[in-house]
Parts: sequence; C-alpha cells; structure tokens
Amino acid sequence: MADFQGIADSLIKGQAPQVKDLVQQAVDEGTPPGDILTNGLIAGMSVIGERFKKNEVYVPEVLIAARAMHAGMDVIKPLLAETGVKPKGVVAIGTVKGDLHDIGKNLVMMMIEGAGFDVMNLGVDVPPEKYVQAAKDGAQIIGMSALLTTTMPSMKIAIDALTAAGVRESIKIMVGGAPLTQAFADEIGADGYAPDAASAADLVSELIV
Ligand code: B1M
Repeated sequence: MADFQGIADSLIKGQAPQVKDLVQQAVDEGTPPGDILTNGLIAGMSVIGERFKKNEVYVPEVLIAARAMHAGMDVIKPLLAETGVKPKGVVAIGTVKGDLHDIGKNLVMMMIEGAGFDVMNLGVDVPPEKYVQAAKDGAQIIGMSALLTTTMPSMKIAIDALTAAGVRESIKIMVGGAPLTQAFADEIGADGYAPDAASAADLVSELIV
C-alpha cells in the first residue's frame, strides 16, 4: 500500500528527497501514477494552499513545498504520459506588458500545477498577441498578473486583443496581483479574480468545469 500520507506530509515539510523516494517506492509497488498525484502530491499542496491563505505559512514555505512537489512530479510525469492520465486542464499565465514582476506569478503557477493542471509559463512583459497565441495553442484559461498600477490597463488591452482575435468566447480569463481588486476585474471583463496563489488554484477549478 503506497504511503500517500507520508508523501503529503513530506511535501508539506518541504522534504524534496523524501518525497522523491516515497513516490519512487509507490511507483515500484505498482501504484497508479494518477493516484500518487491525487492522493499524495496534490493532497499535500492543498494543505499548503490552505495554510498560506490563513497566513499560517509564508512565501518561502510555499516555494520549498513546491520544490518538493516538483521532485515527486519528475518521477511520475513520464508515467502519467504513458498511462494517458490527462491533466485537469491547460492554463497559460503571464505578467502583462510593461511589468517584470514574476515572484507572485510563479507562486500562482506552482499552486495551479499542484492542483493537477498543466501550466504554460508565458513569462513577463507579455504582449497581447502572446496571450492570443496561447489561447490558439489550447489554453483554456488565460491568467494575467500585474504588480504595477501603471500596467493594470495592459490587462484590458490584452482582453480586447483576445476578443478581436475571435478567441474570447472559447477561453476564461483570470487576473491577479497586489494592486488589483474584484471591482477592477469586473470592470475589464475578466471571468475571475484571485487575491493569492491558493485562491487562484481554487478559481481555476471553478472556471474549468
Ligand atoms: Co517592484 N514594485 N518595481 N520590483 N516590487 C512593487 C510592486 C511596489 C509596490 C513597491 C513600492 O513602491 N512599495 C511598486 C509598485 C507601486 C504601484 O504601482 N502600486 C513597485 C515599483 C514602483 C517598481 C519599479 C517601477 C521600481 C523602479 O524601477 N522605479 C520597477 C518596475 C519594473 C517593471 O516591472 N517594469 C520595479 C522592479 C522590481 C524588481 C525587478 C526589483 C523586483 C521584481 C523581481 C521579480 O519579480 N522577479 C520588485 C519587487 C520584488 C517588488 C516588491 C518588493 C515585491 C513584489 C513581490 O514579489 N511580492 C513590491 C513591494 C511589495 O509588494 N512589498 C514591489 C511577493 C509576491 C508573492 O506577492 O506579487 O503580490 P504578489 O503575488 C501574490 C498576489 O498578488 C497574487 O498571488 C501571489 C501569491 O499569493 N497574484 C495573483 C499575483 N499574480 C496573480 C495572478 C493571478 C492570481 C493571483 O491570476 C492570474
């Protein structure tokens, strides 16, 4: 019987080598990789997400837990592909044009990945046409991050570009970043706003049904 609890607990503690070993052990015992992902890695990342929301853990702990998650993912990723386990969906995330802040965006990406989604990293200073291309490449959700009040308008410009390209109706748009509010997200026509990385992972699950 695979030690799912041990995998989750080691991930929560940020113990990457232990997570890797326990995941490998579970694989060697014949545990389906999808079960390891759901009951071990995602379960552990959910706990970190909840604790982060309640300010019980902070950015460094989340980064260390995410590193442990990646150690486990490295073992099962090739097997997931082989066994045809599909990700829950595809999310493309980038920091908008003119903005170079990516620490929060990267945390958001890790939490969304930890929730079982495929994440396309569009990077920083992302022009509208790159979001459009991501939508054409199969992203179901486009995520935009902005940390500067001066780059918040870039979000509306990108949404307008998605509309003009005829892909707006086939995707969902989520936005976030310290200066944003739900009211701003509503005003620019985004489908969702999340104040932090854990809420972003919850939002993705709500937007992809
Ligand atoms: Co800059 N910076 N910065 N900066 N920087 C801020 C944002 C600022 C508030 C500092 C200040 O003045 N007090 C200020 C913005 C003021 C404003 O517009 N309101 C500012 C400024 C002015 C600037 C420059 C203009 C400074 C200058 O050159 N004169 C310049 C701009 C460069 C550019 O982007 N074009 C600049 C540059 C930089 C550095 C390059 C030095 C560096 C960025 C390094 C990097 O990211 N690789 C930097 C940093 C580190 C900061 C602070 C100190 C920290 C930002 C951060 O990483 N926070 C910041 C001040 C502060 O916040 N104390 C500041 C931690 C991170 C985990 O939080 O990014 O909010 P956050 O992400 C959260 C949520 O917002 C949310 O989830 C995350 C995790 O919970 N979230 C999303 C974020 N994206 C989301 C997307 C979602 C959903 C949720 O869906 C898609």
